[in-house]
Amino acid sequence: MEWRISEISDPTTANYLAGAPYIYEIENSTESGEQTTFNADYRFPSLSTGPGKTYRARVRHQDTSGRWSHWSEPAEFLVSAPDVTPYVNALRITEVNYHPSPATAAELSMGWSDSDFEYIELQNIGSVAINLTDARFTKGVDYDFPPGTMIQPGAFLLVIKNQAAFESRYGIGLPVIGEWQFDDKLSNGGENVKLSLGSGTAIIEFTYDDAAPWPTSPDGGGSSLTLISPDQTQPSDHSDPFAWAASQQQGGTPGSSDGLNFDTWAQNNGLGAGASMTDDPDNDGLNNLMEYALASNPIVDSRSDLPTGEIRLIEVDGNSDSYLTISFRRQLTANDITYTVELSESLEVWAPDIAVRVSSADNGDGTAIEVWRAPMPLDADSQQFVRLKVRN
Ligand SMILES: [Ca+2]
Ligand SMILES: [Ca+2]
Ligand SMILES: [Ca+2]
Ligand SMILES: [Ca+2]
Repeated sequence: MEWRISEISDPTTANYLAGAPYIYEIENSTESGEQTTFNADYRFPSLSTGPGKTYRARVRHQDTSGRWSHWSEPAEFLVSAPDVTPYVNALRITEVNYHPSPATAAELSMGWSDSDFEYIELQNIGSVAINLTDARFTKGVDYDFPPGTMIQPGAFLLVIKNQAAFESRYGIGLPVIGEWQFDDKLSNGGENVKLSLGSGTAIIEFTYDDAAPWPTSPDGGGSSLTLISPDQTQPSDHSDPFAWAASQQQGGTPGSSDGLNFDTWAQNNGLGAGASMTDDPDNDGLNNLMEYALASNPIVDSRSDLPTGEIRLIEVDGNSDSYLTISFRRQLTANDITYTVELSESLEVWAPDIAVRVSSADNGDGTAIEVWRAPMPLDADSQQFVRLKVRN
């Protein structure tokens, strides 16, 4: 047997644009080729159809003497958009190495330049495996995942520019799934990156940049652009420059997390294994969780590192006004805590979702100084309070 699918378009089909040329079934068919077993569940590649378009599918059969039947009567249908929800919920682009550090003399002698070391890292932050058969990168770089590609919960996958170059820098054994289209590269000045399902329905789409407020050291400075705390991100966060940081590791962390957790931090900062988040061994009023969140020293008095409340003149939409602000040092790569800036006029009711981030200045050591403001300017008749809440 053999299957065939073809797009058709004329004034009777949905979404026909007046004046557009008709598309005839015979002009643009995708055929299955001869199926030597009876295959009633033949699956066309997802790229053979696109949402909003009308198709006709037909089948024909061959008898034992090799004679083909006519094509069957068509089954005609309009293709709807695929349900991307499971993909959108589970997948994050967790790292983009768009401008790797310069090739060394040895690397140059292999014919490689910095762009040969580019990669994109994808993580499944969901709780079930995701099948990437119909997923593809369609902007930034072009890449189709091999049929049957699965990404397990918590796992990473890498799509890279040049396997030989990549392995010479990062070693073998990393979860590389393949190289993108040969002559593609990620722009050093920022560009649109899109992970699609089927023929272009977006799973993730964002435009990174090499200029502030985006972290700038990934622009050839040796680090990569790394999504902060992927488990706590929303898909739309990919477009938010403050959701990204420069990687802590030189060259990035292809295939693994760049994140820090409380236990690792505690052991690296003199607290030892099993430290409690609620203890305050240096009696500075900051418990260990808050010391971790503020990247302060848990065994030395840190009162000079406390968040600072201040009234600042800030320009918003062209108007300079006085705003209540809070600034604090943030542990950028902590992936087990959340920060919330809350505002109140009464000290009784606190609003968690109205503060506006003014700036985030990357210190280059895994921390950044963030400044947040109240949504409205100060007004002489009211009082405002601001606080930082950290949750594990
Ligand atoms: Ca590049
Ligand atoms: Ca990584
Ligand atoms: Ca303390
Ligand atoms: Ca301290």
